[in-house]
Amino acid sequence: MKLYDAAWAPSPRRVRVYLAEKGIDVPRETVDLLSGEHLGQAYLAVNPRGIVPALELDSGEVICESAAICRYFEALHPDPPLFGTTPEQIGRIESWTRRVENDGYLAAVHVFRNSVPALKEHALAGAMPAAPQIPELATRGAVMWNAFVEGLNGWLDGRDWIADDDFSFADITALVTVDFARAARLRVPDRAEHLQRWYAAARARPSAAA
Ligand SMILES: N[C@@H](CCC(=O)N[C@@H](CS)C(=O)NCC(=O)O)C(=O)O
Repeated sequence: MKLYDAAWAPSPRRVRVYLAEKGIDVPRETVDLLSGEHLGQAYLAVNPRGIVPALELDSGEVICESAAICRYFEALHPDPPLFGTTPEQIGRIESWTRRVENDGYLAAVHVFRNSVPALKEHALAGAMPAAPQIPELATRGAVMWNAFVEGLNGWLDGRDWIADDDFSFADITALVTVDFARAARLRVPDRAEHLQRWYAAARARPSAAA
């Protein structure tokens, strides 16, 4: 088994944080996004979409998508559970994970990919066709981000973690999102006190260093 990983990028980090929480050790190979290794023949043979992470099983099958890779490991190693065990927990964690992905992570992606000068002609990730940036998408991403931050801040009033009493995959997704958003110059403002408190607690976990 081998996990194709990359430094800094949020989706591979989501898997690393998850694995650290679970105490699972997986052989890794780092793909250098800066030099374009993810678009070279060797990696495209692993994942023709040219994005990371990807998990190659011993059978040769490749599982892509960070959440799907974590689900795979959750099925192999259910304890400690990060996707919930009761139907209600599973539903809540899934619901919040999707909400964080769609309202927060996507907002940061819109801003990042449509404003960072190095991506001027590469607003789409991986092996997607070259596409120029659309500044209006960055503007809309910032609007989405502010609404996301405000909504999550209100939700966390009186709560330790996002979806459940215990830390879950929804918290991992949000932690990675908030950190990635900084690269797009999107922040959690000081006045978002509940979100700031949650962030400090999530960041203090050893897994956050993964
Ligand atoms: N939905 C995918 C997203 C994967 C993705 O977009 N990966 C980025 C890094 S976070 C990538 O490989 N980017 C390559 C590029 O920028 O060309 C997942 O969760 O695994």
